[in-house]
Amino acid sequence: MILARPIRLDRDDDLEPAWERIGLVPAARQLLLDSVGRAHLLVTGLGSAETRFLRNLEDSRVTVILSDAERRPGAATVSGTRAGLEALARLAERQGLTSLGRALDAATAADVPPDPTVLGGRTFRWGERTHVMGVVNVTPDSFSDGGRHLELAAAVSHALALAEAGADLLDIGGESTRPGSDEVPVQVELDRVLPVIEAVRASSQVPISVDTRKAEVAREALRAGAVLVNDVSGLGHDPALASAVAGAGAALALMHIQGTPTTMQVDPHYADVVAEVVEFLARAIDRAVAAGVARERIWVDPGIGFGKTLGHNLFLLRHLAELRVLGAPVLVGTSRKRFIGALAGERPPDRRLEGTLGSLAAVAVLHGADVVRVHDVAEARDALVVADAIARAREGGDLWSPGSG
Ligand code: HH2
Repeated sequence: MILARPIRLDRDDDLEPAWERIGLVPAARQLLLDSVGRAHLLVTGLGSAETRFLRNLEDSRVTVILSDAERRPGAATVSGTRAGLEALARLAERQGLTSLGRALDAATAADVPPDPTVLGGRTFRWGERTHVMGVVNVTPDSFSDGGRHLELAAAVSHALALAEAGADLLDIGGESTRPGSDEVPVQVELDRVLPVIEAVRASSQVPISVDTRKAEVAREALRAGAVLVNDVSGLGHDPALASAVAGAGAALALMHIQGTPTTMQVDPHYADVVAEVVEFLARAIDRAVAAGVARERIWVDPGIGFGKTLGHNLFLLRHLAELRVLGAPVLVGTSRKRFIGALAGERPPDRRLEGTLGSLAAVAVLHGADVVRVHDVAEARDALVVADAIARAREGGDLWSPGSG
């Protein structure tokens, strides 16, 4: 698969204020964004036709550095202005290299937020702030809160407390997928999640997601009032899941996993973790769309801790914004995970809150995630409101104010 990833992308919301600062009118600013703003892309998966095309390119707006043909064939970095990269994409398409054209377009548009998602009557506008998905584990064995919300009343009151604390949506799950866990039978999962979904639906407007890998559970949960299915197997577990989602017109979060929960942490290995995660998710999106799920209702998630070492998790978080080439809202779950415990002195799950908040702030400032999946909603909201405000700060004094003349 040809994949172009933005290694660096001049952001419009960094450049534009500076042009405002020096008094340029909006039309001039727009022109400059195309002709001065630059992107550096890493392109992989090139065949011989694309490599030849890039080698022969003559355009002063674009710089191509081809990989070592012996040691690392089929890769390049491509740097240039937005207008130059757009022209390159059109030229590639005219020469029949449509995959390359599409990959370049996706990478240069990676800073454009996806279209809003309407879920259960609420509109999620991406790019404005980081949204919070609260975790409700109706399980005896989840890694951080197993057994605490297994009873119906405890699960419902926990869910409502998370909604009250400001969760934008709730993710209700009846099967732990922690490392080493085994699959739970469909009926057990149904018995755990359905009554909770029904009770939460009856007393709150908060949109509900169901965390399941199984079509049967998804179908019943959607019937009971869930509006999103969160599949940690990225459609790898149950081939019928996508059509269950499509049939209900629901949304679908696709997560990357290497292996299965039972074995995933035995020996995770990647040649290029970001490329492999993006390619897995791109294929999962294609399968979901082929089964009838609306493309604009699909979210993606790199699956932190799901078949990854500490180093893989950190690299993925650092490079999370590259998942934006998929054109879908990005969901990420770091909450209380083992990599946080490992970094903060081998802490157990119930002492990983501060480390979790550190990860959320980092992700927000790196413009990495649209939604974070967390156990501690109130604390996450506080951390994110600060991190989001810093990431979007625009008040540099009178000369930086729009329309200051
Ligand atoms: N992590 C867990 C479960 N579901 N879904 C998405 N989309 N992303 C994640 O990172 C993710 C997820 C694991 O956390 P938790 O639900 O607390 O644990 P357990 O699987 O043990 O129930």
